[in-house]
This record gives sequence, structure tokens and C-alpha cells, in this order.
Amino acid sequence: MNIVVVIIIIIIIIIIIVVVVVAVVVVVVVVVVVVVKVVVVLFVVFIVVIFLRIKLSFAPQNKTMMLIPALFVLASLYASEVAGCCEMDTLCDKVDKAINATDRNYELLQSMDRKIDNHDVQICKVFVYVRLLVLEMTIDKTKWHMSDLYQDRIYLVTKAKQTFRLKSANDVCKSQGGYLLELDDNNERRFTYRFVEKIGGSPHFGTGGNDVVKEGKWVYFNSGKPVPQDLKWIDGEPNNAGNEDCMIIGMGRKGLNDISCGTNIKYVCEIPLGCDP
Ligand SMILES: [Ca+2]
Ligand SMILES: [Ca+2]
Ligand SMILES: [Ca+2]
Repeated sequence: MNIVVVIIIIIIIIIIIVVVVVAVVVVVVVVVVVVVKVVVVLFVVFIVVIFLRIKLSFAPQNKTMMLIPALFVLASLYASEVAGCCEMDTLCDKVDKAINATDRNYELLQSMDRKIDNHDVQICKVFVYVRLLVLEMTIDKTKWHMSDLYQDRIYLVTKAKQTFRLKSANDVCKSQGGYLLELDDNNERRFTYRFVEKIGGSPHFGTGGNDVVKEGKWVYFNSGKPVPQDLKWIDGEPNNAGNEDCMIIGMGRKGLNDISCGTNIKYVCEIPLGCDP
């Protein structure tokens, strides 16, 4: 055989071997990368499921309702982060929007995977964050105004005025995972006042405060807790003028007032997002 032909055949064989080796290496690398990503995602989801299950066994029933979408969001979030891309554009838009809502939220998310070992605090923070994202995605924006985060909770205000009945309004709040607003102190009063002031459209905004059972004994409808004595009411209020038993945030006069239950007003729901309601 001609020596030139032999050399050409050898070169072709070497090229084929190199191509095959390169192809095998590329396939192996791709498979390893994908497997590692999947394992990391599954591991994180597994850890989160374990901790959420521990938390949920002590948590109120309504939090269980959030588990499946919460885990879905969390897994998607982490998968997107690990993969370095957003495969689910719509979800990622929502996530980005929520992330940009406050710097504090963003820090919470960034610390999510780093501090997973500090689980007790971190899982609660993750819980707040995931529930916030789920709420952002599921809330009917034609019916509700939604506040920013305030101490692991947010507030919803009805867009339409309704005849204010404590039980039916509280039931509506419950269906959103919360209860009629319970002001624990004047800081919460100031935060919610600023929020409803921005919304406007109603002279009064209903809360859970009432003295229906005993005149002058102010309690919250959902928890039955007493309304704190040092909450700032409008000067001269509550005055029970013509039998007023429902506590409202009064627009224009920057304080609390009692008005007749059954008035046509907007109202405020308080939605706890953390582990401690
Ligand atoms: Ca409160
Ligand atoms: Ca009264
Ligand atoms: Ca009054």
C-alpha cells in the first residue's frame, strides 16, 4: 500500500478518535452539571420541606393552605438561581417585582441559602418571603389594595365600600389568611394610617376593634384581645354618639373614632406571614 494512503488513513482515524473523545467529554460534563443542579435543588427542597413540616405541625391551620404553592415557588426560585437563569418568565417577573419591593426583602432572599443551617430564624424569614410572593401572585388586585411588609405582616384594604359587619368582614379577611385589623400599638396605627391615607376614597376604614358586647369595653373581634389603652383616638372619641360600637381609622382627623357598625365603608385586613401570628 502506498505510504501516503496509510498516513491519510492514520490521520483520519486520529481525527475520529479526537472527535469521539471530545464529544464524550462534553456529554459527560453536561450530564454531571445537570445532575449536580438537580441534586442541589432536590436537597434544598427536601431540607425546606422537613423544616416547614416541623413548623407546620405547630402552626395554625390556614398556613397549611399555603404549603403547596409556597414549595412550588421556593423550588422554582432556587432552581432559577442555581441554573443562573429564569426559565419561567412570568414567575420570575413576579419574583423580581417582589424582590425589588424593599431592600430588606432582597437581603432576606440573598441570605436564604447561605444561612439555611440557622434554620429556626431563617425558615421563618423564608416563610414570610414565600408567603409574600404567593400572596403577590394570587391576590385579586381588582378587590384589594396591598401594603408593604410591616413586621412580617401586610395589610389588605377593600377597594369597594361595603356595609361593615364585623363577622362577615372578618370571614373575608380569614379567607385571605388573616383577620380584621388589630392595632397592637401606635406604631402599627401610624403605619396603617399612612397606608389607608394613600388609598383614600372613604372617610372611614373599618378595623376589628368594637365595644358591641359591653359598652366602653373595647376588644378585637377575631382574637378577643383588649384594644390597648394607649392607642391614640381622635380628641373626644370614642363618644358612642347614637350608639357607635365599631372602631375605625378616621380620615382627615388622623386618629381612631367609633362609628355605627353597618356603615358603608372600606375595611382593613391584617395578614400575618411569619411563624408567629
Ligand atoms: Ca396587629
Ligand atoms: Ca359604643
Ligand atoms: Ca364617635
